[in-house]
Amino acid sequence: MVQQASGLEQVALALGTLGMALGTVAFVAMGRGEQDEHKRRFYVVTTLVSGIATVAYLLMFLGIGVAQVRIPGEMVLRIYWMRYVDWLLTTPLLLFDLALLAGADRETLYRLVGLDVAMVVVGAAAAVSPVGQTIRLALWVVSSAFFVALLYVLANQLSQQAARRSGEVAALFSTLRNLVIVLWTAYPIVWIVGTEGTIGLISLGVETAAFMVLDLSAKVGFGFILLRSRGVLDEVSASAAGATAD
Ligand code: RET
Repeated sequence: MVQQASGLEQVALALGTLGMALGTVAFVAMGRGEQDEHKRRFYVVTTLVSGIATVAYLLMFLGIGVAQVRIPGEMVLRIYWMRYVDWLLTTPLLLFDLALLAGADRETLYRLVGLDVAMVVVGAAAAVSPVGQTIRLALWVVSSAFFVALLYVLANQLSQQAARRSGEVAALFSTLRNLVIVLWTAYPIVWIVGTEGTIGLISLGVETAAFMVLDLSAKVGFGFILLRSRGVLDEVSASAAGATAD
């Protein structure tokens, strides 16, 4: 039997479900009637991100997607593994949004997604494995190395490609890129001070609440900033149409 979730965990997961669902409804409404094929991509991708997270949060709220992991030293951890399913699907989609905005080439996109998937898979393995603190810490370092490489590609190749765009597009790209750098950096910190790191500086309830605030900001906050910039999306679409016509 998996131990019962605490009150704070349940409240955080309920708020996460509600926030993701409201975001999804708002994104569907914002994209309704959009005919332009290039602009539609942004709406579809961003709506998928919050839609997938709505399902993941609802399942976690219902107690599905949480496991007990027994680690040496008679310690039993409650691990929400459903998070990693969510992140595995949604973080590549968020990077795809950024790459579309930057007008990135395929190679840069594949590099970003490859590093991202490696980061999440190693993090998930560390979380669910019945291993002690040393191995967890080592895997955290490996996953963080993939993350640092991802940030490097984001701040270099992708930013260089975005700088070739018009002023408005480049400015929106910078805002969203900075948001990603700041918010995403908080994830490994919460993870290591939380349950997964076995350091237990913060309780699982506090950790669940922190991830909820981060997830809502990185998905719904990010999505709002992107999709409300209709003029910028028009420009991206016009240059994409021009590129196809060439
Ligand atoms: C883990 C643990 C190991 C070290 C690192 C991690 C990074 C996770 C990140 C997650 C981002 C999630 C987002 C979700 C969307 O809403 C796996 C926590 C580096 C960066 C943006």
